[in-house]
Amino acid sequence: ELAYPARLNAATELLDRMAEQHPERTCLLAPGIRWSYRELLEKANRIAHVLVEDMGLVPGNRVLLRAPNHPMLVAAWFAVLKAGGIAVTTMPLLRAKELTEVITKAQISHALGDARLREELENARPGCPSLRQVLYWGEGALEGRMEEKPDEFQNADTASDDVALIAFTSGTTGKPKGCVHFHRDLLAVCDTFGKHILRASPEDTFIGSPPLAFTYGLGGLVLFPMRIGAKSVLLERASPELLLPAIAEFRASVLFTSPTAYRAMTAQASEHDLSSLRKCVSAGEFLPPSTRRLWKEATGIEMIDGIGATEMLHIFISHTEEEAKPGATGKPVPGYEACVVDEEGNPLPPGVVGRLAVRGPTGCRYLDDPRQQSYVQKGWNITGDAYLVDEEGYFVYQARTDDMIISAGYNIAAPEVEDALLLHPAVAECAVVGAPDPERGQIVKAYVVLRPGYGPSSELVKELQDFVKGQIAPYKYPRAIEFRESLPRTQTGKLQRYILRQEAQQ
Ligand code: 3SK
Repeated sequence: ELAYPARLNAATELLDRMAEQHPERTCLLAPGIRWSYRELLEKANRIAHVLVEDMGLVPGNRVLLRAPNHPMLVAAWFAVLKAGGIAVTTMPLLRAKELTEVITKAQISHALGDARLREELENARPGCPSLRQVLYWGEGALEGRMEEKPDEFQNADTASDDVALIAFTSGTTGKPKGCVHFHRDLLAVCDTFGKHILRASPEDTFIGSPPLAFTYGLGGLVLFPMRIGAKSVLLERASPELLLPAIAEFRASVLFTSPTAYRAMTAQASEHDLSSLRKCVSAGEFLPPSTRRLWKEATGIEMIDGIGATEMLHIFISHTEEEAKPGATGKPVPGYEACVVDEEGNPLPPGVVGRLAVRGPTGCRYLDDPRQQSYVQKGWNITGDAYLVDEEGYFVYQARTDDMIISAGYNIAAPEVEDALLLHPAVAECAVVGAPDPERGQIVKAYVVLRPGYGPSSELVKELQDFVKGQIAPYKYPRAIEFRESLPRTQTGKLQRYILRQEAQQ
């Protein structure tokens, strides 16, 4: 049972308290940077003064934060919470048009950002009348103000259910939604997934690829380590090729990244010293059993898989290393409830595919969005994923509800076909969708990115089709295969199957 006091500022709990207990302990690392908990606290305090005294922030104001993963972004994020503001962190690559949508939707009044990302925000400003104050770091503007300010700050006396952040979904369906989270939610994810599933220690060094604008990254690289006084490595660029040497360099022990990145890293894992690694978390997308197996063969580590959502802030179904069951996502994280329901919201028996519904301490509240009514029913968040619960109570992913293909009366889950294709040595990445077909209603169509050394050919199409027929029920094989240089993904790395589905309609 989670119980938090009625008055609570998450920054006090995660930063001030840790800095008081362990001031000189390392908190954040980045190439050429090592900040202790005290140093991070002092920087956050100075920025909070700048926000309040120079930029006129009052509690409840919404503050846009724009930067790649970096200790300064964390300092600015805590400063906003300390001052009673609401943090809206955006993906670094957002363009002016997308920024305008976020700023307008969230009625953002202030912005702090890395000067290297100035251009798009300045391009957006004329269309954003709510945005009154903007200050950048990296060229001295914010740093100059910080120098004039004291390194102590009296945190705003916020309620535990005051809004602390608004996170925008990544747009796998093309229309991002703003998800509202309270101060207490930021502790609740640590005291559920962090405490019961991850079980990291203060000695751990966290590392990973997700941007802090994606709540998967915020939890994995800031909230979880700081809740227990551990340290975290922040990398501005964390592609698989860069992540591997960084794990070795920083002797990282807890890794947060995506199934696609794990898969890409397996091929080169033996070239790096990964002996410091002890916990590897995979989320953001379905984890193919083949990727779990390859990673275990390469590192000896059983991955912790999980499904999370921006709506729920972090992971709500998962498993410990000891309880891993390949192909299954796991069971509800202690503190959350999950079930599989039919179209009317009635619970379905084990083995029957339906819609995943979840409820728990951290969700689900959309910012001014009519979709609240369809995505949240009787307090349950309907996630848009098709799942079944097996006889042992494990939740087994089938597809996004939109990704179930019905072909000649058969229900075919796109990820199952993708997993079969990924076992073929020629396949680097793939995405499977339903394409319209006059006879079958839909056929299974695969978009395939080939590994270096392989080229598209009709022989390879046939070989891949036969290969899939040898892995899973033959009626599931991709009747159409198209080779691509890359697949459309959101900035959080999630496959945008809806784009391929639209293309397959043509
Ligand atoms: O959206 C997701 O997939 C996710 C996964 C883990 C934690 C948080 C999120 C938003």
